[in-house]
Amino acid sequence: MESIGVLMACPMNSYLEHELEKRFNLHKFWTVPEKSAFLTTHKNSIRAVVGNAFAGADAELIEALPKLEIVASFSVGLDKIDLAKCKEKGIRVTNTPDVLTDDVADLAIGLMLAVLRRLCESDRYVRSGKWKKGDYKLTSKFSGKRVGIIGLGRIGMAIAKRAEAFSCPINYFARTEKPEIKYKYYPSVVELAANSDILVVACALTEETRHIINREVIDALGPKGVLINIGRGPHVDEPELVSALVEGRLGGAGLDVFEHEPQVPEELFGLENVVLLPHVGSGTIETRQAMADLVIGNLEAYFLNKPLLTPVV
Ligand code: 8YV
Repeated sequence: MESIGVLMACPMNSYLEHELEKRFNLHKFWTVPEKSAFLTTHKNSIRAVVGNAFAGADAELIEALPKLEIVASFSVGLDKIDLAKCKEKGIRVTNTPDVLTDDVADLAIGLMLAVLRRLCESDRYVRSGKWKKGDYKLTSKFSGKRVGIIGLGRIGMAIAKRAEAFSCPINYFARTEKPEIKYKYYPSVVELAANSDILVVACALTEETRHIINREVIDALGPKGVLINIGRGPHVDEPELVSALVEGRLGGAGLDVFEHEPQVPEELFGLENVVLLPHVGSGTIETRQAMADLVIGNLEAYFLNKPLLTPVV
């Protein structure tokens, strides 16, 4: 397999990089100064692309690689891959489901607690010596709050299970109602938001779900409501979110993802009802290694003519 050309779209994980280097002829796209000249030179040898949540395989890259046979994503989200084009050209696609579910769901609960109990702000209170001048203000209880989940897939379900342990009533919105699920279904995100204290974005990013959190949803969630986003930045109309937070029309937000990562609106930096994370939902040593092993396992299976471990296309 050493002669098979594999293109890694951007830096993502050093263990993955080393393991790919051991097995394949690995090209690191981000180190290439002249991208189009590189693609012309290597278009007949690159048979696989490894992408992630930041860079994958868009139509332009797919068209530039006529020998491309598989895109293996180091992510569960597939929004950086032109799936329609892959299907059209018979290119296989894999992702990394399941292995990251616990971490992302854990982080969603962590964000809920951090926003409601002001964990980051009260940590800063201690560090800055303010405690010596008086107690920190009272915060909001998390247990028992109504949690509304947008997207009840693997991650949405794992968040629901965890929130149930905090006695939170769970409601959800999804493309279709899931009759086998005991949680209450709302047929619109606005209705779900109006009946939630905490609204969590846990669906895939598609054209349908882009800006699923808009002004109407934010207004329905209201000045006591909290938005948690562990999905993708473009799920949220970010300028609308920022103005609602700045004007106090929304109670708070816990955000792991942003519309133009790694750019984060500076208006959020001074707000204590907001917790900002640098897209670390799956960012533990254990999970990133399991994701890397899945990427490698899928590529090896493909090139050895075995069934893919986690096929999408
Ligand atoms: C990663 C992700 O942050 O799985 C996803 O969809 O967003 C993440 O797990 C990313 O792909 C790591 O490089």
